[in-house]
Amino acid sequence: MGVLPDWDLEPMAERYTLRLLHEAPDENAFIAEHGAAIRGIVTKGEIGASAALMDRLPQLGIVACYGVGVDAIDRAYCAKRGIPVTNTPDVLTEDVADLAFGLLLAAARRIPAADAWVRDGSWVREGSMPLTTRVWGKRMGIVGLGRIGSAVAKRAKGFGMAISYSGRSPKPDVPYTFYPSPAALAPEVDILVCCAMGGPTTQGLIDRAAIEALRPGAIFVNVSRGSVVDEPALVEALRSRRIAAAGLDVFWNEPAIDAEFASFPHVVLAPHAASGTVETRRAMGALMQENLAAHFAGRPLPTEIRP
Ligand code: 8YV
Repeated sequence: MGVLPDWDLEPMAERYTLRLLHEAPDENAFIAEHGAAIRGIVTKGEIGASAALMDRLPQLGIVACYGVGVDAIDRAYCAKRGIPVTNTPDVLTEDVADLAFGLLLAAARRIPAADAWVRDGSWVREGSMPLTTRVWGKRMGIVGLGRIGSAVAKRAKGFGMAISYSGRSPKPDVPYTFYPSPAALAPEVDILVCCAMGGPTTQGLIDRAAIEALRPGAIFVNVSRGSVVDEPALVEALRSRRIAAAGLDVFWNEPAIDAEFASFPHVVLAPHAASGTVETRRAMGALMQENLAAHFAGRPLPTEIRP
């Protein structure tokens, strides 16, 4: 798949004149050629839109993000120029929460290793595989109890877990225990799941103190943004085996992630794919296109993010 699936690109190509920056060999030359005519940017969580780029697009009227996280878009710049930014909330929530649980189960129960144990004949040669770690009934801490964090909590209830969370402030009407920071939350849980939004306000929020406060044998899962975590501290905790397992969908340097992650048998990796089901990607594309259509028709935008 390119930057967007064909089921989005094809209808968009009928309505708009598309210029595909990610396919251009030279960004500078591309902007010099097309910049003056560009009226909208379609981007996604992992790519974004910088002030330097947008500064060269005098007619820019909208930035439509194919994804919920808009941390890679310079929203302060957009606000200054009055350019609306839209995203695709809600439609991906349940799939991202599913993958958080998938990664948790895969990492704790060593599902990839179990699969290999059967396929490579270890079962026949050596018998049972090494024992793994229970998930059911453990204490789960969620960093960021927004839409996705709440959907993770819903699943955790089904797994008989005691749930607590950290965030900017306690949420009203939430029965879970609140801690003011990941470092305060970490020592109280067996499983820490990062669901906080990315961006400057959460950069390094799960800091070295939080990673070091995790209990020996804890499990860490991240389905939000790599930037939220002190990644070298996480790698150290995994290297020393103080953390029993991790399930990671997001990293500092995507897609060329720290190679050490791939050397850890107790870590399950995914390529920033938590929203990656056909159903959700179709819904994300449809919502992104509705925002574009509304903008160009002068209608209110369905999911504009307020500056
Ligand atoms: C990506 C995401 O945008 O929604 C987000 O914030 O990170 C993802 O859904 C998705 O991979 C589309 O590229």
